[in-house]
Amino acid sequence: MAIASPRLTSMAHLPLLSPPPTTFSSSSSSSAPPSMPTSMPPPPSSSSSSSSSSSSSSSLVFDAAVLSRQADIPAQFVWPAEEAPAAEAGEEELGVPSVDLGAFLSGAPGAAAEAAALVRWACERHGFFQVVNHGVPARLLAEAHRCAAAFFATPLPEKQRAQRRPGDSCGYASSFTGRFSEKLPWKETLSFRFSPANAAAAADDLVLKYFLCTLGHDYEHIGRVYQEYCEAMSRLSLEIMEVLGLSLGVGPEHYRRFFEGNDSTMRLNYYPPCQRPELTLGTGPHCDPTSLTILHQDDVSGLQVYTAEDERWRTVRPRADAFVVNIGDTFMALSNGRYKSCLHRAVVNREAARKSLAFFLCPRMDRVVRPPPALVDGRNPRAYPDFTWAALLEFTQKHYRADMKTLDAFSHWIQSTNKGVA
Ligand SMILES: O=C(O)CCC(=O)C(=O)O
Repeated sequence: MAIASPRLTSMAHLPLLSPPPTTFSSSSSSSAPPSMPTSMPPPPSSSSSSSSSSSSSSSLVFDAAVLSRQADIPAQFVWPAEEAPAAEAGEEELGVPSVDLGAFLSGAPGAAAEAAALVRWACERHGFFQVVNHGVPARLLAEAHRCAAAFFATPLPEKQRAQRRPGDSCGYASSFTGRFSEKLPWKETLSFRFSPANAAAAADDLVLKYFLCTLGHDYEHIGRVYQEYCEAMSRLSLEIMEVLGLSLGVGPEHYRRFFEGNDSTMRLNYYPPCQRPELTLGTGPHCDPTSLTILHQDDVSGLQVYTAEDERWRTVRPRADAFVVNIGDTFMALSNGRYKSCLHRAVVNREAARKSLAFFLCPRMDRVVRPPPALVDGRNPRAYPDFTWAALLEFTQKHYRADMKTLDAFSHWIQSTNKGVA
């Protein structure tokens, strides 16, 4: 997610990818370092050392319409051979069970046991499963994708009205504006915070207010759509928590209650086509430091998951009627290491733009992350110390690029810095 000290590069050395904008500053991005999982990443402020005042004609400016047709892709987007997607990567599909949430919620005989068994199977292996019959209206999903497409199709100056600022986790970011690193991901994102209304009075309509305050009244419709979408995702994540709790033998309420006042992030990902998709990545390999990710892909493939046993990348094919769910590091800690948070990435392709909608469930910042006592015993001692989500977030933003060892590195860090929970 974050790296200790992102390499800073003078803007003057970065090539122009398209003619410099004349009407806006393109250099004030606080985009995350390239391999940040896009979960919540305000980058270290040092990575955004340029300010809008340093905008110049030598700024790196992305224009998807130009870049997506260009055969000669700029060096910053070329990944080292060992990380670039091999031609055969993703040819095989990942085995992701489909959990029938409707049947589970209806209390149909056997449905809870079946859902719990499928989830346990997936989470002990790679942490990815799908939910179907989830109750999120198809109309809402279609509108959420339509609004994302409309937002990313607007001219760059318009999108940059929502530019993510240094230290913020919300806003518009493209790897292409104001990045000072190599291995840039081939994408644009828009992120905003969500917390359910009953978590804090001030959280009422947080998403709608974000759009109105940042982009103005023309964005009221899109704000309402994502407000409704995030409410649906928060509800869905609590239902999934019931299944996860059952699957771990701690009952349906334990994790549901833990996340009732969640403080989550929604991210819209847009990956333009790329003429050399074998050289670059839409989202670099990462594990999510958050608790649970609920992803909806449009009809273009791109999500790949790394299976460590055979060292392969496997595709999770898009399914219009399903959400892809994956375990993040925080839930791995809540399960005392039983469930896996797994490396994944997004590849791009030559022909079609791709979109995905990612909801990152996170606990309240001050919640103590600790597994239930039933998951700890002599044979299963505590895998990680107590911590708050705020501390893990700080670690992955400022000190460490999220990978398969994040929790181990974080455990050492909190012990050595006294950032743990007393
Ligand atoms: O777009 C995708 O399929 C994956 C996105 C992702 O991993 C992320 O946003 O963290």
